[in-house]
Amino acid sequence: MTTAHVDTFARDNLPPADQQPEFLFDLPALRFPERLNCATELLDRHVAAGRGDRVCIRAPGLTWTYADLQDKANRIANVLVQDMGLVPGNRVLLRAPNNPMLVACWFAVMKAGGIAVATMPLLRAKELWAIVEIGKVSHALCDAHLAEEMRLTALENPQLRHLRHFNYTGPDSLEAAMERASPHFVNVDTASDDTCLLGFTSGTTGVPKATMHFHRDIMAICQCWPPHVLKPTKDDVFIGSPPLAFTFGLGGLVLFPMSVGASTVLLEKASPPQLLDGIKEFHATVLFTAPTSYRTLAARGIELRRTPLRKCVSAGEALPASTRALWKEATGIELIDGIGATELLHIFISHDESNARPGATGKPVPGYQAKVVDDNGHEVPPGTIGKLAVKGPTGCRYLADERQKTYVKDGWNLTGDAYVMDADGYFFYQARTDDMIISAGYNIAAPEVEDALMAHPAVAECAVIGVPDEERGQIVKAYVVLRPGQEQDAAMVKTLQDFVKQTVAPYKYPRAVEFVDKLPRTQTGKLQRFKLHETP
Ligand code: 3UK
Repeated sequence: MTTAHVDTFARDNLPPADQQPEFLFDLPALRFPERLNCATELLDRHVAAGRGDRVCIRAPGLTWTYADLQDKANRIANVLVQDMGLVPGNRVLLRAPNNPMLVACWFAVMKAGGIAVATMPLLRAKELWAIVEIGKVSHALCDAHLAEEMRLTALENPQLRHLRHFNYTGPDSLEAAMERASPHFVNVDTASDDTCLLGFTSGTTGVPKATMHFHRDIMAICQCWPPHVLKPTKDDVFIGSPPLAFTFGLGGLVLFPMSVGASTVLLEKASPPQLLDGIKEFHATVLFTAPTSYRTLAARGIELRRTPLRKCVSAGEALPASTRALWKEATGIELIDGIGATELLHIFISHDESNARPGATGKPVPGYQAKVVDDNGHEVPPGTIGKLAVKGPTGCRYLADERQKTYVKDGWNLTGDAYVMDADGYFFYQARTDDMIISAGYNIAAPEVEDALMAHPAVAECAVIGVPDEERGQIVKAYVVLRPGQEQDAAMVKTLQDFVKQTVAPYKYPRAVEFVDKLPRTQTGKLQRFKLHETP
């Protein structure tokens, strides 16, 4: 297909064809035209169809309709092209907490045929530098409240030439330039396979990798999981915690609501109490957050029952069966679990409320196929643990990275997760393949032991790893954060060990228990078990 990109960096750095996954477009909704710009589909289409007055984004003290968002995005697109010299294919770094201007900037980049590189607000100059370097980023739009690390990055990496700040009122602000710009913009006629997004992996270990996604990938994820699993309506009000730089957040809080003409609530800070306040204030109906957040929020079940909240989505980490039960009991709502990955853009195995099974992630989302394979890539029988392999309309394309060969084999995406499929075709998460503990010949999945421990009322959070042991090869070690007021003593260790032995096979109990004040987590909330291996 003829690219609209003048700057062909992305296309030049796609993985070679024989290293790419196989893409599936079997569903009729996935037969995309050659020319496709996702901003036209997700934003302009609503205005053109007379829905411009519907609310699109809400945030504390602010409401934007679809027409308002279009006006802002068009103006920013004009600023990018006319004032900042953007040509199609250039990479634009975006840096802000979840707020409306970040969304306007994201759509402006799509409209102008650029490539959005959204970054986590907490990143420091060193990490931003690496992103600018890997993505050869020339432009940046940054929230003024996060200017300092951006300034240091631009100073150290001169290829980042064009920088504007928003959410402040200075004469050189993005807003001032928007005032002068036209509210009309003709979207660049991008090819459906032009890259529009570089998603940097949150990765629990190692050097950052950029995953490349096309305009059609953005639309593909809107056609698969939402209509078949979430089933939102135009009257839903979405809310949640994941940053928009994390594709879980981008999909759940921007793309999916807009794909059905619904509205979204953006919170710059979304800890459990702030989420609760947001749900109450904005009458949110659909919630996206991580398992730990659901565990904490469950304590506020009585208040949540008085809100119109009706659908709750958990992803990013395994959802313990105990958390599903706790949430159901507290709120009456059955959680929707789903496994997604930056490489695949969004969720590919999931279930709706009526097909939820405790401990299971679900079945392949329509549009995707999944299987469990052995080390040679051969499918294993039901009930056997192996590696998860997936394919669908989206898949892994690392920008110029050797690790492409590890993630994609024979056209299948290997996510790095150990899974078991049962006879009914349900997929059960076991562990990251690196987090399988082998003790005295037994296979023990760290999350299973964590789940057992978490069911104890004294436990707030925990993490389980295998530590070297002369006799057994490895033993199970648990790092436990106790709830306030609980004693960190030998009696508690014994209590927890006995408790685990009663719920799972006794050989899985943690032979070592250490109490800690908090657990190491990534900015997307994922447990960093490898950091626990590093503690002496
Ligand atoms: C793990 C899960 C068990 C799993 C993501 C939804 O998490 C997302 O992307 P990342 O690239 O991480 C991918 C890895 O995270 N994981 C995610 N969800 C689950 N494990 N149950 C789950 N429900 O190890 C996977 O390989 O950060 C999630 C949507 C978009 C995303 N990018």
